[in-house]
Amino acid sequence: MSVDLSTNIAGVNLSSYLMNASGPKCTTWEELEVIGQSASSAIVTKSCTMAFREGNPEPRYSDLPLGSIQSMGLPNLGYKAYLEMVPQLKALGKAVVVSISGFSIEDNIEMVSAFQNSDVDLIEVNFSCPNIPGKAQVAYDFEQVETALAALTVLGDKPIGIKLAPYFDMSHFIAMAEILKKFPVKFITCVNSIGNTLIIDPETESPIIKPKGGFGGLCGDYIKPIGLANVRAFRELLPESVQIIGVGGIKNGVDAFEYLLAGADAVQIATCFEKEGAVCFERIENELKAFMAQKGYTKLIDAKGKLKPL
Ligand code: RRO
Repeated sequence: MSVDLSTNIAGVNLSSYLMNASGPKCTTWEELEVIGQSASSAIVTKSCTMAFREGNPEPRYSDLPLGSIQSMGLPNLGYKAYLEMVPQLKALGKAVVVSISGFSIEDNIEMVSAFQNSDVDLIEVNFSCPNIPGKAQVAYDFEQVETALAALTVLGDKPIGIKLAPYFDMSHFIAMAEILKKFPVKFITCVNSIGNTLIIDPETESPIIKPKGGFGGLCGDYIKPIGLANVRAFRELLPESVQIIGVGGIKNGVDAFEYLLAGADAVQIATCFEKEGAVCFERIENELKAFMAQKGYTKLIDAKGKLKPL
C-alpha cells in the first residue's frame, strides 16, 4: 500500500510531513545545502538576528541519553546573509522557511519586512529562544506577543507563523490561543526546547554546559509528551486556519505518527537530525509510511487530529 505524506502549510506544498527544525545544522550555506539534498521537505534556517553572532561560549551543547541540552545563544550569520542566500536556497527545489529572532520589535519588523520582499515561502518568527542572558522569552509575555503580532502581521502577504515556547498550564494555552485568533497568523510551531533546565555532572560537580551557569534548553525524548500536549491543546483551541507544525522528540516514524494524531500538519526534527545527520529524514519518512500502511492509512488526513478518547 502506498502512503502519501504530502502536506501543505499556508498554501505552500510540501512533499512530505517532515522537515528540519530551526536549530541544529542549519546555520551555514554548506549545512543548508545538505538539508536541501536530503528528504527534508523544506529548508528551515537557523534563527537569525540583525547582525552576525558567534553565540554563547563553549561547551554549549551536550548529548544526553534521551536527547540533549544546549545553550547555543543564537549563533548565526546575520539576516542579510540569509536574505542573499534565498535564490540559491530556492534553487535547491524545496520550500524555504526563514526563522527570525530579533531582540526587539524593531529588529523583527526590519527582518520580517526584508523577507516579505524575498522569495522565501514561509516566515517563522521565533518568540521562544531561552538562551540569551538577560533576555526573557517573548512567548511567556502575552502582552508583548500581542504587540509584536499587531506589528508583524501587517508587513506583507507572505505567510507568517510563530515558534512558541512550551506551555504547561491550560490557562496559558487559552490565553495564547485568544491572542493568536486576533491576527492572521498562518501557523504555529510548537514547541521550542524547555528553557532553563540544569544537568549536573556529579563527578565533576559542575553543570555540563557553560553558558548561564549551566542552564539550557532541554531537547529530544524528554520533551515529546510536552510537544504532543502543546500541539493537541492548540489544535483544539485554534481554528483550522491556523496550522500547527509539531516539534519535540521525534526520532522515528511512530513519534511522527503520534504528532499526527495530536493534530500536527507537519513536523520538524531537531535533536535526531543533530545526532544522526540528514539521513534521518528519509528513515523517519519510511518508518511513518510503513506504520501508517500497517494501519490501513494512505494519507495524512486519515489520522490527522484523530486522537481517540479513552
Ligand atoms: O540558539 C539557541 O540557543 C536556541 C534558540 Br535561537 C532557540 O530558539 N531555542 C533553543 O533551544 N536554542
